[in-house]
Amino acid sequence: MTRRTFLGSAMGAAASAQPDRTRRPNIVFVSVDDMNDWVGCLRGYPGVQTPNIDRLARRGVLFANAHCASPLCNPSRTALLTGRRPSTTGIYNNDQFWRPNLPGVVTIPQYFKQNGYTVAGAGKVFHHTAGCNPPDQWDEFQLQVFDDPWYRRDEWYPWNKRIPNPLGHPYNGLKNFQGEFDWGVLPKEASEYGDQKAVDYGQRFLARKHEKPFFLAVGLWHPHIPMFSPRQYYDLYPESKVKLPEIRADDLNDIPAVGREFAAFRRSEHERIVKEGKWKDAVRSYLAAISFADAMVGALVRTVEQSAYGSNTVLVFWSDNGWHLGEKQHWHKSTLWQRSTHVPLIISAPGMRGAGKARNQPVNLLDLYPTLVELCGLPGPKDLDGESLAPLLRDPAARRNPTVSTYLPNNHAVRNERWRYIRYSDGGEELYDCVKDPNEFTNLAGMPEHAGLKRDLAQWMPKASAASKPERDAFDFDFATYTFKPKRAQ
Ligand SMILES: [Ca+2]
Repeated sequence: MTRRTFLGSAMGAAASAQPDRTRRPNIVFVSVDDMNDWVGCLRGYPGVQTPNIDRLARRGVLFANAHCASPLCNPSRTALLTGRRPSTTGIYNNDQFWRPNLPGVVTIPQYFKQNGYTVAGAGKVFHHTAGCNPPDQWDEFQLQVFDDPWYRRDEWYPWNKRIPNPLGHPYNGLKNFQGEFDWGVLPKEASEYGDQKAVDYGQRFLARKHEKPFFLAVGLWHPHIPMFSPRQYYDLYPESKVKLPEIRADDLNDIPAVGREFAAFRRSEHERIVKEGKWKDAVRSYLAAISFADAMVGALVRTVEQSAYGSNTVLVFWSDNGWHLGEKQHWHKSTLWQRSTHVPLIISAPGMRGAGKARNQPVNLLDLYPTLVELCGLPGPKDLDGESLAPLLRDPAARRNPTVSTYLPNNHAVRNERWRYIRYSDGGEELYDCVKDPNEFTNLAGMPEHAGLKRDLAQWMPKASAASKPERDAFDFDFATYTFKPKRAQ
């Protein structure tokens, strides 16, 4: 097996004469949460301002047809970080701990740690509730700092000091509303926001001298709800210019029962926004939160470039899932449509060819684990579900198979370069021509001429789905010792 890294291969024999350790690239792994394709370089919303992400896309490779393994935080992040799809692990929702359910699974940070890397992180990398981010994953880690400590349940965020809500709740003025579906400009400086503290950590880490190669993960919360951002990001989007997403009143009529059920999840929030005249305000807040995230991504990228590690660092930028803003009468994610599964994904690696040229082949966040292993020249774990993106980084025309997103057991969406085929657990189907019908208004699954196409796409769906693993209430979890004891069956 070759021990040369992707960088080593690209640079040729002179570089390969150096000892392995000095050639292994560092990784800076930057994530955002619930950022859909409303990013300049993905053209999801004309007028969105994401100059830093767009610049990274020009410097690196934008995967313009990238999808999450699952359209929800915990299953998406667990799949990405373990390299295994939900139908393999049985981790399908936000109420499952991966650790006690997947003994022996080696995650990306663990794998790099085992292979001579310093692994460090800050913010939301694994899912953010207690029990999802075991400290043994990291050499050092700075926990998530919330902008809304007044909402956070103590048992889920024991490191977080709850304070009385100083602003009134909800801050956005929705009537009689409780929960995290909130937005606005907090009375504090940009530097005081929680995500900025994660970026600060990353910048301090990059200013230090590191003897070993490193894997640094900085996980931003924005644009996830509550969408709180500094005033200057709201000022980018005057409310009179904010456009609502394109919708059709009859859009749900041709969707089968399970799809309608997914769309109906937290429907009351959509209804309330519409009824109280807050739709534009909420869309504007999402745009502001995207631009705030973009500024923080830019600050971190510039620090990498100006650091001692700039020429030997792989930069990866990703979002865990997309986000609806009223399309199909839905807010949030947790659906198998383009709004929920399509995510920004950019890789900038030293020595790669074809930088600045977007790839339109279907790819998945699951593909990151084998990609990073290959780019760093590490011996690859053999039992990962994803496929390395390194061939696509080398060759913009490389062929790719269709890719799959899964939500809860036995519900899958397959994407190729043109089509999305969804099949739900009860056999209900949807088929969209994503080129002619990017909003996925017209379900073509019932048309006889598409039977062969559906058969071809269906073959990429997992043949079996693992049963859903026990949820958090099946364990006594102790945060101090980070141990999980299965509760006895009653
Ligand atoms: Ca998310």
